[in-house]
Amino acid sequence: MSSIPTSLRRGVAAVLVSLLALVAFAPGAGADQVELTDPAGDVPYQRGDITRIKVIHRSNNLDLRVRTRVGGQPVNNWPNLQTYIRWRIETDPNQPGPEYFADLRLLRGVDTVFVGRVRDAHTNTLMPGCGADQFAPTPTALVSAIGNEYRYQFLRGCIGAADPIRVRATFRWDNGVANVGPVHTDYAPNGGPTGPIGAG
Ligand SMILES: [Ca+2]
Ligand SMILES: [Ca+2]
Repeated sequence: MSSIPTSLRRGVAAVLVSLLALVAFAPGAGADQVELTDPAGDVPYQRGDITRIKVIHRSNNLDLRVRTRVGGQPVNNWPNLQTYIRWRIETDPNQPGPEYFADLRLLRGVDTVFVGRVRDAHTNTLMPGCGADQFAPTPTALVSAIGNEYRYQFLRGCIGAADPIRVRATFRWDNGVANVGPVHTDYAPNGGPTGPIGAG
């Protein structure tokens, strides 16, 4: 760049610094949406293999989405009740580990149904008014399985209206007889929870 005037070089450098700043801050604090890929093939079961997660932290609700390598309706394709998607939600930056779990799982009653449930991770109790059933959406909560995307949306009050949050999706696939056959859990992100995701 020796033939380029100094003022132009400075200008180029300033633009580069600005672009780097944008890249550095885009997924961090203040963002209301994070979308990340997860490797295909890091667990052996394709239906339990997360390939993408998306978190939309809106001012009124939290929308959690998992995509897997191969989809299918949980009622027909998940092998047992110990196979489930669990979002680990960290709301307290001063305490390691999750404060809440958001679970997408099968519930066996008269029929077997696909449901979403939010649970206090410390007391292991369900958060009231936060559950959703696949075919009975309410104005405040929904859970769905469409193609290879599994989605659970609920009010922010279910997690204490925390802002920001950090999350990590897990897909626990318990093959064969529950708690007997091989179990594989796919984590996304692999290395730990996301960075802080502020409410939009
Ligand atoms: Ca994966
Ligand atoms: Ca993974």
